[in-house]
Amino acid sequence: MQDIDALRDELLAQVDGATDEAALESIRVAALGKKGSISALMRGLGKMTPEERQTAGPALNGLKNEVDGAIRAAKARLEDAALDARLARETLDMTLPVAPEDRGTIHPVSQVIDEITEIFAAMGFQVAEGPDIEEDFYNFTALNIPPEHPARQMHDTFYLPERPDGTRKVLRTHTSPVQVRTMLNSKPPLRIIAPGRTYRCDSDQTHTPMFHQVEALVVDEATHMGHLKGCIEAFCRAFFEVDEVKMRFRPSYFPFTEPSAEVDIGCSRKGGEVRIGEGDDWLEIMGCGMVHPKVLEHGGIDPAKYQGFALGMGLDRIAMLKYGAPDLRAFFDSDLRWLRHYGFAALDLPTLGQGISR
Ligand code: 2U9
Repeated sequence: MQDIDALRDELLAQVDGATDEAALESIRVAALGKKGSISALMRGLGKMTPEERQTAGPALNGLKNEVDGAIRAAKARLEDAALDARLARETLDMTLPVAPEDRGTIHPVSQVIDEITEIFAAMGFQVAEGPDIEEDFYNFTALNIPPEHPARQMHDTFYLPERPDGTRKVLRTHTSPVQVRTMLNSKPPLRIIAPGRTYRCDSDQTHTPMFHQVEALVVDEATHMGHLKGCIEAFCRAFFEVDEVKMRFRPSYFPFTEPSAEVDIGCSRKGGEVRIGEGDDWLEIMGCGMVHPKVLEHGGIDPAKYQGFALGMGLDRIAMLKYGAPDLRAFFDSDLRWLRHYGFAALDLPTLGQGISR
């Protein structure tokens, strides 16, 4: 019993003094392992008389449990202390400002979307959104582009794998499906713009497989081409920040509008720099037209009662033009140095009152 008391004091003192888990493990092996001191005493029980065993057995078991418990408790204490130290070390002050060297800016395409939104909002338009991965029906069929229509080839579509029923989703080739969804979900009069990402399998100096568009749609009872013309003129003046713009409408063809036109605005190209609102040159900026009666029907709107106009514009080229960025592909490089040069301050939202750009 003397031995047991001394061994207990010694082992508990060792456990108390251990400063890491490795030290505790050594103590455990030296006491409770196969060749450990407590295990050796346990083996000695066999050689004792039954009377001796009756007192030594429970005493040894008690020692074993006490030392084992002390080691476990010490281990838990060390783990808690390690976690506390780590939590203290890894504390984050969420109120600190973002490190300036990592600060991004508003991309010119986002800036142009904000500007266009502001201009159209002032004319009573709402912004509508829809999915990038679209049903074939909303992207094509509802827009008067049935299966086998040659316009499907012109769209260089990215198709998703065919489903068991033979249909496949597409990456939207224009934002027009957003307007189809809006027509089906709400009642005229409608005034919406749909800005966003669009996709076509095309990649060269002037095309990227993902690009940006904005489209506008107006549907009302007596909407006509005069409204379309007035709307485009007001947009161009506000967007290019000029008092007067020369415009010309060239006849064109889109399956979803009839009649259709492409819009050029007057510009000069002196010294390679395009200036809007002066000179005798022309710059194509958008396509437009009166919504085809079949498209209104697909959108659940009675073409005998309602007419509509629509327009569509590529945003990447317009952003390059307005902000003098020479290389389209740099738009999609995520290069912070480029962004710092061409980007906009995050809190400088474009407003008609304070100037649409900067
Ligand atoms: C509905 C009805 C009609 C959208 C339109 C255009 C003309 C057009 C091009 C401009 C440059 C696409 O990015 S681009 O290549 N778009 O010329 N888009 S009318 O007409 C619609 C849309 C939706 C329901």
